[in-house]
Amino acid sequence: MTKRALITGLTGQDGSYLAELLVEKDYEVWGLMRRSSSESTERIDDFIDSVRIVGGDLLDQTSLLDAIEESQPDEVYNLAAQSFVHDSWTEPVYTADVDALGVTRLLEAMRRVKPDARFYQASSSEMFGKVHETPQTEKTPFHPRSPYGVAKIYGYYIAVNYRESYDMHASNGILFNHESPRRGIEFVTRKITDGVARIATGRATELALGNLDSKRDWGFAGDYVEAMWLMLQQDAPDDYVVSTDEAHSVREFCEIAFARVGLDCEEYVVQDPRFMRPAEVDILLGDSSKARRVLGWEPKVSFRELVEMMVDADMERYSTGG
Ligand code: NAP
Ligand code: G4F
Repeated sequence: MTKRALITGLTGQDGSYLAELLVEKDYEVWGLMRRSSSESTERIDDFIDSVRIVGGDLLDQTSLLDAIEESQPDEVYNLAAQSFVHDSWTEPVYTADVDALGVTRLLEAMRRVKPDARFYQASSSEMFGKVHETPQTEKTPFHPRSPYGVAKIYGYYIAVNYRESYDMHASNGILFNHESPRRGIEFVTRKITDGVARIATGRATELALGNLDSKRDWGFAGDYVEAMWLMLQQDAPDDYVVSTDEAHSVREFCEIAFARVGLDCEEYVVQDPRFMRPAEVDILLGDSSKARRVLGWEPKVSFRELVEMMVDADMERYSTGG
């Protein structure tokens, strides 16, 4: 029988890759979309006819009850969030409402309407924050450094709590940073590759960034959505770190990105205090051995391939007038 999946955050980077994957797997894919005054379907326009849209917002309990009732999902992927760490300091209450309480609202809607549906929560390596050990595993203590990280820890534990209280099949994917040509332009990777393409095509002369020394474990979003799906195919729910197990600095990302178009990043990158954070996460490095062993998952795209894929896509966009 055809499986049904409901994805919140359909219009985001991960929602678009996950929807594509599930359509390929012959799921009936439903996507929750909030009301917007302008189109926000750019990432899903190519396959929007294969997806059923249901209106709703993580801030609105009734809309979530109705969305579960209408879609009758076998699997629910909660990817919706205020996902930009930097803005969580300027909008801490809103971030908590969506990223923390929003998870409870969605789980509560499932518990009342479709408690046997399987649930994926988009948890984050940002929860490790000021890391207590390196690399980070499922057992590493959390020490958040941003209102976003704090809110995501609530989301993580409410998923665990619904699993333990109501025997729901709820799993957390603790995903390390993952990027793609569909990444939002405000995140550092895409900001760099877009900046490189703007400079290479004569649209800009410099690129202003914040902390160049912070290190992240960057993977490809298309690889990571497969891990989400695999988690919900397991007999028992559980929590998994998903990462490449390699860390690189923002500076290294810049060097490879500029070199891709034959430029030297030292000549174009300037540091701007506006992009520094009140509290920084200096290094994130995952240990994904549990996901590799239990799920049989592994990343396919290397760090260099990822950077070059993103630069090439931005170059292509500008060369075709985008
Ligand atoms: P993204 O591109 O920023 O997408 C966020 C999605 O959430 C968008 O579809 C957005 O809709 C939707 N959304 C925001 N607020 C909402 C609300 N109140 N109600 C309903 N929908 C709402 O994020 P992403 O990179 O795909 O990340 C997906 C999830 O994984 C997020 O929960 C993020 O925190 C988490 N995560 C991401 C990473 C990463 O490196 N990408 C790592 C770990 C965890 P609009 O289009 O209407 O804005
Ligand atoms: O790209 P970023 O904004 O991603 P960040 O803060 O690591 O968060 C992303 O990954 C999390 C998983 O760990 C997700 F949960 C979250 O939703 C999001 O997807 O910043 C990465 C690093 C930071 O250390 C930041 O200080 O890059 C540094 N950085 C340096 N200059 C900059 C800039 N970040 C941004 N956005 N813009 C800059 O100009």
